[in-house]
Amino acid sequence: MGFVFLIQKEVVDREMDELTRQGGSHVKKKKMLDMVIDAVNNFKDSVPKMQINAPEKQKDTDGKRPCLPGYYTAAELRPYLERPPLDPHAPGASGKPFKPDQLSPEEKKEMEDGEKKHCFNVFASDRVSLHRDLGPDTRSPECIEQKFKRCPPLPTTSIIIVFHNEAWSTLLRTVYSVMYTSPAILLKEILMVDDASTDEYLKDKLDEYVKPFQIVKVVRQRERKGLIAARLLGASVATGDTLTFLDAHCECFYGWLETLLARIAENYTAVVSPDIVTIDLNTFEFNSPSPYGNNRNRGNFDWGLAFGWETVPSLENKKRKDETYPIKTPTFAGGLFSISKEYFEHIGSYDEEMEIWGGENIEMSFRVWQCGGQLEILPCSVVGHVFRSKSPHTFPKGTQVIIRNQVRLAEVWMDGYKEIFYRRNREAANIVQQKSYGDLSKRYSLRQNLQCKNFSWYLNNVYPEMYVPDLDPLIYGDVSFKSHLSAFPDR
Ligand SMILES: [Mn+2]
Repeated sequence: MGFVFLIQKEVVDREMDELTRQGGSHVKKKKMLDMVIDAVNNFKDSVPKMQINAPEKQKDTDGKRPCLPGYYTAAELRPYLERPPLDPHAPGASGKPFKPDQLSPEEKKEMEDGEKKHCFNVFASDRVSLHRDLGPDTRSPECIEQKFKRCPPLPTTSIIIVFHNEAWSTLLRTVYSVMYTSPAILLKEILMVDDASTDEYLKDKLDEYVKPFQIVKVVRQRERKGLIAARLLGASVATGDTLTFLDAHCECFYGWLETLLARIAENYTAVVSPDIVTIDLNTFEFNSPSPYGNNRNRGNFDWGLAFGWETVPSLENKKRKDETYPIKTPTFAGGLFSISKEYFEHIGSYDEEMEIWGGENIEMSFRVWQCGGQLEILPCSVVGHVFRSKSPHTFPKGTQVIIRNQVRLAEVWMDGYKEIFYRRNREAANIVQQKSYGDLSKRYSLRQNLQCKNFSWYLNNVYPEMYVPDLDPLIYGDVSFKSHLSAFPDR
């Protein structure tokens, strides 16, 4: 082969020299060149093959990334950024609580103002390093020792963090925490989606601050549309194989990302959440996981369609060999999870006519289960979240948008069981009567196209422990007038 090449090169070079000397036109050049190549090809065919060519590199026909056998090494899963050396005595170091001794009147004022604006102790957060570590890895031994197969390769991910007037320190600590804990080979990008924040520091100052990190992009939603629309915007620009949604006040623990992505590599229809631990809203103490892994929680719902937590039934827990096995969960909190990007689109992403916030997590839970997917919690993946006792956010159209969202999900996914919800929520019943829940045709056809199972299948197979009241009661009424929806706790 080398021999043939040499001749070809020589002939072409000589011809080109001649052409250049003659100053021939482009057309002439091309003609000459074609003739030369033809001649060389003829000559090549007449030469008997005396050598065996190197095998041609085979292209993957199925479009999948190639992979080596065995397991990823620690070096291969190195995080995107190395944590800088830290002062072990700094406030909040190693996830410890921040407890100031004595506050001056100015500091007291700062603390109260921050508390009012964000519903957590921003004063403390601002004094804890953006780079702090979270202490030793206290997960169960099987989590720490867990290895990840190279084949099929772990999918890449786009982290999507939606924020609206978030405190600077909690937001940036979330972003740094992702960079310090996520394997570089898996972290495609961090998309910070701004849901029309009005605070000045979240505008140009934020853009300038994240500029040195090429992996971080700020995406702006100019008009306040809420969490659901902002996530859809983030997903629409994401380029990773998977999407990982995080709240804007989180800190990630050892191995959190590879654990989630490994499950998706194993099962493309798995929608996976980490074990969400508490970052104390007053002291910013990170509640590290227990190595004994007792009292596992899963998500549930009540007939007012409110999300809640419950202990995993022991029968369900016994099906798991060890802590590396996922926990099947009837519903999820919906703030922190990973999903294949393709599957997210296939399964109907979000109901884009739902507004602002609320109900979208229950909707997605029913939908994923009823349409053939599974919702799981992976206890080896641990992410801390600042749980607040109330929401600091305004609802531009009032809180009835939540009930409207709930009606939309009940109408589409709950069949006759929706009546149980309507009997418990008069406002919802009114929305149904007035048909003011908007157009549902797209969601009905989604259910049709995906040939999703009905709600009674969901209750019998996914959540058999659920108490189901009489579908057609003789009489019904309220025992108390205290509404479940008088407060909207942060999930
Ligand atoms: Mn939150």
